[in-house]
Amino acid sequence: MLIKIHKKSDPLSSEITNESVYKARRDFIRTSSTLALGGLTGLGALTASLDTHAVTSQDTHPGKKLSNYKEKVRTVDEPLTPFKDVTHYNNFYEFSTDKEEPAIVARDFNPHPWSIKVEGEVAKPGTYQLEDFIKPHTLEERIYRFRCVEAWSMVIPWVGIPLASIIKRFEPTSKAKFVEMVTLYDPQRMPGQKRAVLDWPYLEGLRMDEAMHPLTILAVGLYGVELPNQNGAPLRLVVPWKYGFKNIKSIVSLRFTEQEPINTWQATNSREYGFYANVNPEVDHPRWSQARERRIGEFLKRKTLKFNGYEEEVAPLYASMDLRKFF
Ligand SMILES: Nc1nc2c(c(=O)[nH]1)N[C@H]1C(S)=C(S)[C@@H](COP(=O)(O)O)O[C@H]1N2
Ligand SMILES: [Mo]
Repeated sequence: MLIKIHKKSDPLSSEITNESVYKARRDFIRTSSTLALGGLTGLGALTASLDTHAVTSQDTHPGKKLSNYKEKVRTVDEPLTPFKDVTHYNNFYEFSTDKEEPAIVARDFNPHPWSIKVEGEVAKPGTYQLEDFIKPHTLEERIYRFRCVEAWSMVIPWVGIPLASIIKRFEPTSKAKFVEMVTLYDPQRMPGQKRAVLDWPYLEGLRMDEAMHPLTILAVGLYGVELPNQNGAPLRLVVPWKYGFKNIKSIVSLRFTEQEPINTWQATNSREYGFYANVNPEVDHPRWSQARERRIGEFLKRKTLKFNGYEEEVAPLYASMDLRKFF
């Protein structure tokens, strides 16, 4: 399978444009604030709305800067979705079913200390502190398209670790056919869990070959900082060819199983959501079309890409399956 590696010395055309447009805007703001000297009352707001790529956002805990990660191990030739949108348009029902509220409700959630349980069909089960879980690995930046089943999408620069290299450490047995992941259950800290909107705790799973695929990562950050709480701090799954709901947040356990797990959305409504959830423009959701999507920040809808644009790399995983049946 082919992983396209872009070197740092080899920036993408879209990024060059972004960078120069961004700089031009900064210069414009600097010039106009020098000239206007308080004459423009709305300047603060203007600066905030143009300054979307800066991570120094004042209205969210801008997590600690991550260092020593390999940049752009994997990327796409499309502009990044601004940090502000990535962190203020969320689905995280443990905090709120609203898109803007997770950033506010999760503000004081403290994801440290954090431990992760590894159990089931593995030679080396155990409970690990987050730091020990991560320590043996090198962090990598992966810029991926992200496509929610609700038909909106983003481009997000994650920082994480290939799930395959984590899994290998625990030595799954020959009976391990799937890996199941679970989100923290703590209604005091995750107030959305006080309401029965979903069957808590949130659970997701992957077939072993999907989990071991080189595109699959566990993310610990985005835009070069630790994951904001609303994006699934301190550890969340990213599987870029699947619908967003597979990308489970705030993970506390990995369980290796022989049986296919029943993921939360499938348990909630098996007529509308399945286990595989591969992005597919040809299979509509029973209540809406999946043929097009709204890229956050864009006006016109764009075509949905099969496997979210990762067909070349992941289609072989499903060669023997009827993709209309296994949604
Ligand atoms: N634990 C948990 N994980 C979750 C969700 C959730 O509500 N709870 N929402 C899912 C859905 S539907 C989407 S689209 C993505 C959203 O991730 P983002 O807010 O970081 O963009 O997280 C997924 N992971
Ligand atoms: Mo979603």
